[in-house]
Amino acid sequence: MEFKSVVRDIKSMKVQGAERIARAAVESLKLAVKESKAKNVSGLVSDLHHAKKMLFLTRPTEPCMRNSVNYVLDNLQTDDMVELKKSVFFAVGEVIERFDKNQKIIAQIASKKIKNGSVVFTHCHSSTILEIIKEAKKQGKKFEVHNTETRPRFQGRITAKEVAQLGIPVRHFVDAAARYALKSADIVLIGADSITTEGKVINKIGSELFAEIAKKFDIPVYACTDSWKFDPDTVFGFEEEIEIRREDEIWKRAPKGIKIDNYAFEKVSPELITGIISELGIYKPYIFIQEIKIHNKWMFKRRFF
Ligand code: RUB
Repeated sequence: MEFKSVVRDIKSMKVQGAERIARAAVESLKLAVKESKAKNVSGLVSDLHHAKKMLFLTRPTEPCMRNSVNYVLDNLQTDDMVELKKSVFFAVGEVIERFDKNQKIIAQIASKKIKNGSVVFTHCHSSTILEIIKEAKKQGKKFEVHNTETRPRFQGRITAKEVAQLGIPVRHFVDAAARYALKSADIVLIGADSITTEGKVINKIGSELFAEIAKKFDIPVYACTDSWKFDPDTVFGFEEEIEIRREDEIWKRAPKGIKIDNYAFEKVSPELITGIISELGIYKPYIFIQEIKIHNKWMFKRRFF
């Protein structure tokens, strides 16, 4: 595998989901080290920063990738080439280990919210939600999953397939049928791509619409996520950028004169979120932000490419 094919796979969504993207991005830094022709420390550091730039341009609404790559590049030992290379490999290992550990912690906490006989509603495809579902099944609970197909890229099919493979009953709905899917649901579990300093959770387009319906039916909505989805740039007054994808993902060869808006994500207002479940525990969005400031201090640096 080459560094540039990882970049291509993230951009084309062969690799999707915030955490998988972050994992692939940090792992690709090892490829960037191996492929670098730099003869000295400053050359290799500059190649790594170029790699970072290429990764960051793939999917704008992915702070988890940015935080993970920044973590690796913040921990470089720049004394000599051997130490520098070792430090990249070591920090990448730390990030992956952290993700593995935190997904288990989140699954332990969130699975408690799934009861025997529960109907769980979810949207899109989140590796975190799948871990929670797996954990609830492991605990011997019997429950059903309702999920939406997630146009235009149909990541909901990935979720439906993975849930069915676990032997858990799953009912699959078109996005516009979410009201039916939610009416009989007991809990909404969604992932997160980003969390802003105002406590807004950014997740796949449709998420806020479904959270509004859930509120109407009095169904709790939990966003389940690693705390590294927090976007520190929003602290510095920068609006989180919402990724807008190609028009032809929605309608190939659409007739002339039609402008297609293909927003990939939307912001879910903190008032619609019952709690954010992360490795730090379950918190209301505003309190979660306070916890982030305590636990992830290193993130709070204004960075430029
Ligand atoms: C995926 C998506 C997922 C989050 C969380 O969007 O919205 O809910 O990324 O996933 P896309 P995870 O398919 O456009 O990448 O829990 O795996 O980080």
